[in-house]
Amino acid sequence: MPSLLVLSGPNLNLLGTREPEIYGRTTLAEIHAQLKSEAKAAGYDLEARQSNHEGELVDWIQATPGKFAGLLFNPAAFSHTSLSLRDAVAAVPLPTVEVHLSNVFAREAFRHTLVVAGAARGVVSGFGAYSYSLGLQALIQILRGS
Ligand code: CA2
Repeated sequence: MPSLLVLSGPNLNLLGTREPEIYGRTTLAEIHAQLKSEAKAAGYDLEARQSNHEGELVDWIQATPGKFAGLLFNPAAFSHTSLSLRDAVAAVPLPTVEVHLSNVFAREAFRHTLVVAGAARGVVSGFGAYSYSLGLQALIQILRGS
């Protein structure tokens, strides 16, 4: 079975434990379990990882070719700043869908700039944990069409 990689950036390990009014009560482990089950139903294996370190995310993205068919990515705060993550996403051939739990465009102005997203096929933002599922559906549709 082809495999998909889900990456989440800094502080998303805190999901479900702090700031539930912004990020909801679902934990990252629960999101990962849900995505694995949705991917399996669509015929894909799914591996999910989280890192607080930009370079580790770059290393993981660089290592995707030959191992993963698609990438679902929440770069978290790096979304707004990281040229190295954008360049890593642009450097690999697999399609990437960027996701955000919150609607970044309804928040502070500094969150309106999405640096990584220009290298992604599209962005889902604002639907809580469901953003990940919507992004996964988009990724699977892209893979079916390519
Ligand atoms: O809405 C999203 O998914 C974000 O990528 C989340 C990032 C934020 O910097 C982006 O602007 C939008 C922050 C992730 C922090 O996650 C926490 C979860 C629980 C408690 C505290 C932080």
